[in-house]
Order: sequence, then C-alpha cells, then structure tokens
Amino acid sequence: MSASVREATEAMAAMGAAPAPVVDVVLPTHNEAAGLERSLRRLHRYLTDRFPFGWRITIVDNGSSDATPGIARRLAAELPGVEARVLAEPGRGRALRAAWLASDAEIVAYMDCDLSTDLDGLLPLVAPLISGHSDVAIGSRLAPGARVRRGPKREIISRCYNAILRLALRTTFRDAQCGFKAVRASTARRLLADIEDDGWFFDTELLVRAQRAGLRIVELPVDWVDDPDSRVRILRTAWADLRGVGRLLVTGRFGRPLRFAVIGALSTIAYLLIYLSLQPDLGPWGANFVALALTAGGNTAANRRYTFGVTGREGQVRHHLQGAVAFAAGLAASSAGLGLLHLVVDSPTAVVEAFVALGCGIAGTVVRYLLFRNWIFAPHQEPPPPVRLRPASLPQSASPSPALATIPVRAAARPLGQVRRDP
Ligand SMILES: Nc1nc2c(ncn2[C@@H]2O[C@H](COP(=O)(O)OP(=O)(O)O)[C@@H](O)[C@H]2O)c(=O)[nH]1
Ligand SMILES: [Mg+2]
Repeated sequence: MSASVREATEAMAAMGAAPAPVVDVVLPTHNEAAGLERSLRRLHRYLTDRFPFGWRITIVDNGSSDATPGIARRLAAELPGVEARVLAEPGRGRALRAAWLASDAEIVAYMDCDLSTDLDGLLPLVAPLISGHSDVAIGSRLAPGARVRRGPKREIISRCYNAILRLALRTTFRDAQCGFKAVRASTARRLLADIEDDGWFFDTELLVRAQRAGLRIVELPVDWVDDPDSRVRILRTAWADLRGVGRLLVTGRFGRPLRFAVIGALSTIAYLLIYLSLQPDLGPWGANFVALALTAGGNTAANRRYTFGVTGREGQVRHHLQGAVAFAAGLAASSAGLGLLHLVVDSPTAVVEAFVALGCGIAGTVVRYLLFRNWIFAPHQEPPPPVRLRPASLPQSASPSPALATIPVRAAARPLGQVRRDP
C-alpha cells in the first residue's frame, strides 16, 4: 500500500469513516421477501470469509409490494458492510443506475438476488477489472466452459435473443442477460450518461455502448442453476428488448443510411399514391411533377429532421432548395442509365430494362444520399472532437486482508477506444 493511501486510510479510520470498498456488490430486488435474507446471508458469509478485497453489499429495492424493503433495511442495520436503498420508481436498470452512481467503490457489480450464479465466479469476475486488464466483466452462460442448468424454454429464448443481437448490432459478447456483471466505476459513470433504458434492456444497452466505445469486455463462463421463480414477463420483456435493439440499431454505425432508406421507401409509396390520384385529372406529366415536388419536399424535411438530426428554421430554405437539386440529380442519374440502354440496345427485353432501371434507381439514391451527407447537411457531418473513455486512476483501496494489501488496484494501462458518436 502506498504511503499516501495508507495515511488517507488511517486518517479516515481515525475519523471513524469507513474506507471506500474496492467492490460494491449490488443486489437488485423486487418482491424478493421470500429469498432475500437467505441469499444475503450467504453472500455476506462468502465475502467475509473468502473475498480478499474491500467490499460492500448494496441492496436496491424498487417497486416491491411485499416486505422486501423492510427486510433489506433490517439486514443493513444488522450486518456490517450492508446498505439498503429503496427507490420509488420501478425498473431494474433504474435500480442499478442509482446504486452504481452513488457508489464510492472502484468496481461496481451486481448479481441476481436468487444467486443463480455460483459465488466462486465473483473473484474471477472482478479480477480483470481490479488489475486494469478490462473495463467490463460479465458472467456468461453461453461461453465455452459454462455449466448451466435451466429449462429448454429459457435456453432457447436466451440463445435466440443473443443471436439477434449478434446479427442486428454485431455484438461480440455471447450472453447479454446473465445477472452477474461488474464494471469499473469510472467507466460505468461515463456509460450511464448515455444509457436510456431503465428496465431489463439496461444490461444489453450497457454492453453495446461499451463495445461501441472500444472498451474491453471480458466474459467469464459461469456455473448457473436457474431459479424458476422469475419476475420476467416474457412477452412484454421480449417486445421491450426488440424495441431497444431497434433504437440502438438506428443510432449505430449504419443508423443514418438505414433511416435514409426507410424515409426513401415511405416517400416512394407517397409518390405512387399522389401520382395515381392526380393522374386522371392532370395527366402523366402534371401528376408526376406535383407528386415529385411534394415527395421531394417531404423527403428533404424528414431526412433533415431524422437522418441528419437538424432542427429549427436556420438553413431551412437553403436545405429545401438544395434538396430539390439533389432530387433532380438523383433522378438524372437514374434516368441516364435507361437512356443509355436504349441508345446502345435497340429493343431491350423487359427483364434487362427492369434490371437496368433497378440499378439506376439505386445509383440515383446513392447520389442523393451523398449529396445530402456531403453537401446539404455537411456542417453537421463534421466529426466531433474525440471523447476518450479513460478510466480514472484507481487508487489502492483498503483491503480487509493484510496479506493482500500489496495487490495493486490500478487503472487500465492500455489506451481505450474513442466513444463513437452517432454518425
Ligand atoms: N431493483 C429491482 N430489481 C429487480 C426488478 N425486477 C427484477 N429485479 C431483480 O432482478 C433479479 C433478476 O430477476 P429474476 O426474476 O430472477 O430474473 P430471471 O432470473 O431472469 O428470471 C432479481 O434479483 C430481481 O429481484 C426491479 O424492477 N427492480
Ligand atoms: Mg432469477
């Protein structure tokens, strides 16, 4: 232990203040009156007897309608190193956020109150964070070496969900939902600033944002015995999870082209409807002109707002004029190919014509997208100054075990990735 940390620890001890723990283990609870006391005493015994670093257990209850809050407070009053927090608003993510933000520990962790994960996994979970090797550590029931006892329904749902995450969000971790995770507190604070979900999707959002920020996520295969007593309402949670995936998808790397494509598809449908309704009165040229003018305007407005995130009146007229130019350029690019085809081939078959039209349509759309991105909304495209996620230096904390007082708790040595802002 360095001299300054020892002095600080001694000074705090002299003032009667407990030194900050190395690891804060949060137990989120919701209607856990039946099992909380047994789980907490088991965890407390394990930490007291076998855990070599300074620790605290924080019970965070919210939304319970049973006796959980009272039990939590009683246990906190009785057992050293246990605290209880009771929040008014529900949501597991909200509970974790509150406990992690309020914690003065170097590492914040959580585990499900049913202790489905074998506690021998706790030390290997936090060790890579304490040593500075990694930023986030998660238990995994899907990593090689995990030993899992759970029913086929839960197994299938879990595997399907994680496959969706891999396909849609290109995640590299295997198990987003295991209730056994730890994060360096400084990293957690920075990630929490961007996390929107306060419910079950919180875990996934935390991991996706950590991955996008280039942080190192280490996965620990766990021993897991499923507790069939669950607060998860499967259909409601699955729907919320899918909405969360959609939200992260549109704010991710491919979010901007995706939003552009969706707006493009909608404005094409609008064009067809307007054209078909006006054609009998205005004829093909008139109907085409009006339909194009209206949808081009709508398309520019929607892309301005949703694809490029520009709001307010500033530059609105210029954006629409330039949007019309981009529309014309896209149209010209797509028509040019068809014109060229008829110049080169006397009477092309309908299939060839359709393929060329499709290719030209795609080319025209790409031209329009590039004009939007690099010309019309270019000022908003400038890359923001890089924000570095650099974990705060972790001072050595007081350890209950003198034998382990020499193990340094240190910051990650390697440079961390930059936060990638939404493109
Ligand atoms: N604080 C808090 N904890 C919750 C909430 N919902 C669930 N939990 C806790 O989250 C953990 C996992 O819940 P559980 O029902 O076992 O989920 P399962 O193992 O996926 O079926 C348990 O400790 C629950 O008490 C909530 O709204 N607030
Ligand atoms: Mg459970």
